[in-house]
Amino acid sequence: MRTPTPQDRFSFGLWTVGWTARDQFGDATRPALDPWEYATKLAELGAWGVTFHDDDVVPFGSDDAERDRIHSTFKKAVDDAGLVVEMVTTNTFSHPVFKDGAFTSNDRSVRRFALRKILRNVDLAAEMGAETFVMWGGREGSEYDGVKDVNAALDRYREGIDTVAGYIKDKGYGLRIALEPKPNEPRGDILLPTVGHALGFIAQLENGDIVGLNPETGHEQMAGLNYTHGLAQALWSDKLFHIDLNGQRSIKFDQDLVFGHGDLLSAFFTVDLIENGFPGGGPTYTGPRHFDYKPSRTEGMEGVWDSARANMAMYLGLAEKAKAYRADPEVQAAFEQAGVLELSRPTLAEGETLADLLADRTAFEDFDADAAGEREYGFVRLNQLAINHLIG
Ligand code: 3MF
Ligand code: MG
Ligand code: MG
Ligand code: MG
Repeated sequence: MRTPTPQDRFSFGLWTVGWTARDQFGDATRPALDPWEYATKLAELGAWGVTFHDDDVVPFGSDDAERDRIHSTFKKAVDDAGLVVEMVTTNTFSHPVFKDGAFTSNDRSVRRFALRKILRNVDLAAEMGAETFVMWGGREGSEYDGVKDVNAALDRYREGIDTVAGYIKDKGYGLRIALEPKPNEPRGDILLPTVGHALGFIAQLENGDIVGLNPETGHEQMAGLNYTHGLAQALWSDKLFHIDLNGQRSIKFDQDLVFGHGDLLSAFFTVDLIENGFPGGGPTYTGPRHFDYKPSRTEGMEGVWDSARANMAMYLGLAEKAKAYRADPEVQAAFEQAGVLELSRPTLAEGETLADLLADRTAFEDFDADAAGEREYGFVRLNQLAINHLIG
């Protein structure tokens, strides 16, 4: 397996390798390094970019002088390591002030504070040269249905996102917002729980042209959904701005495993879509290959770097297999039998009117539905060919 290079455009959140493994039930099992130490090490491993929450780099509540000092040290280390800061995001979930949310907190003063915290982080993102500003509304939600007026909450959510997007436009920043859906955890229910909900929300925005999605593998899978299909619909909608790759084993707490360590077959098709696009052509994803995972609590620092490497190795390995899968003549023939490419052909012929369709006896009156019902699609064979490439 070749080693990753910056051309692969792999990036990591600082909070991933930087997680000290404190969880709901236990204390940290690893030390915290300085933010720039993680960046330097990630570059050594072959990563191209880093991403961070404001509070991953500068402790919440630091004064402006301290904030500036830490940012310069961090930016210098990132530049020296040859890394890019491709995305910046805001922590609106850790501090107790956000316990009932940020943009959708019932407390208006909290909503105003959240807006200010996010707006100044937009300035920072632009300064750092980021292209994407991710917004995961981790505390936007509730445990109890009676405590949240969801109609008002969605109004406030829209007000917040539109205000931030409008600010980005006014300032002329080269930034796009990517909303990150998640069904639950830490709240019992989180607003914009899935890719589909978030797409519906974006359609209601005034500045929705610069708002898209950052879907995470595990988040869709926590809702029992197909991550690759989620990416596909986001692409189809021209809204796939960024991705969070990781692993999840079925519907349970947010595991944040290494990419491919959850549903491996699903990971294969995710990489196939990202690398090779839709079989029949169409929009493609050209953004970063960003990992949002957590090195398991059992791991020390050696395990942290091993797991970071594992994400990239998994992706590269799957990319190689997905290329071979698409190039395989047997797969091409199976695509043919399965009608995979036939689906790209419009149902009405070019120039055909509805009247033409209604007059076409072969489409209905003379159509042999029983014969068509006997078509052998060969989907199982095609899937086995994919699996042979995966395990071969
Ligand atoms: C939580 C997440 C978040 C977001 C991050 C980016 C802490 O499950 O996935 O990671 O990805 O806040 O905005
Ligand atoms: Mg997550
Ligand atoms: Mg997760
Ligand atoms: Mg994430």
